[in-house]
Amino acid sequence: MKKRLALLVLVAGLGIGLLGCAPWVANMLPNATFTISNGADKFTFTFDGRASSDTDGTVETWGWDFGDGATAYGQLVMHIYAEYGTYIVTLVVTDNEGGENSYAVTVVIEGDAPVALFTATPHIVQTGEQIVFNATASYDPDGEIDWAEWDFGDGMTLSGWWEDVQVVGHDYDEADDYVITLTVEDEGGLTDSVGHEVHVLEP
Ligand SMILES: [Ca+2]
Ligand SMILES: [Ca+2]
Repeated sequence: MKKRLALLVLVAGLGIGLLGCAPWVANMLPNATFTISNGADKFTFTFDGRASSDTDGTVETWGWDFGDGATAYGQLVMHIYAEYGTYIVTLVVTDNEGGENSYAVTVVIEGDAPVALFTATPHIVQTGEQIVFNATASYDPDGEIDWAEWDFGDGMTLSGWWEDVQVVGHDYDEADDYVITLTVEDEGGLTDSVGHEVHVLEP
């Protein structure tokens, strides 16, 4: 009688043990991925996370972090950035078992560089004679120039706020050919340079 009870307990124990660990299979985490397309302008993007998948189930949620403080939910989302910059866009997907995975891509929105232009009048002079350099034709296609530097090619430079250095004068002590370089910079720090040669002769 005692033996039979012991056997019964043993069988019951085995059964519970098998039930406890038998048919459980680990959830495979989903795979997060997305594509990016540019919209109407350089600040507008569409993010498509529909290619995200789950090998043993289904993707249930798509959560987006656009890297500029904004977030959204959905397979296919649109976002408009307010300013130029570098943004890390992260998609977090969850599957039907609550498994989670993420994917991130860096989006860079760069402005247009300004365009440096100037004239040198006259461009053939004698030593000591002033040349007027006029850069008022320079422009920035998507903003404003705010800084400029002149390199007169004789070791002298002049830089300052755009409104102060658009038109400058310079003369040369020694006869030679000089290359004058103008560099302009916009508010975003983008620059452009252009050079012109002048000829300085002995009097
Ligand atoms: Ca899964
Ligand atoms: Ca610009």
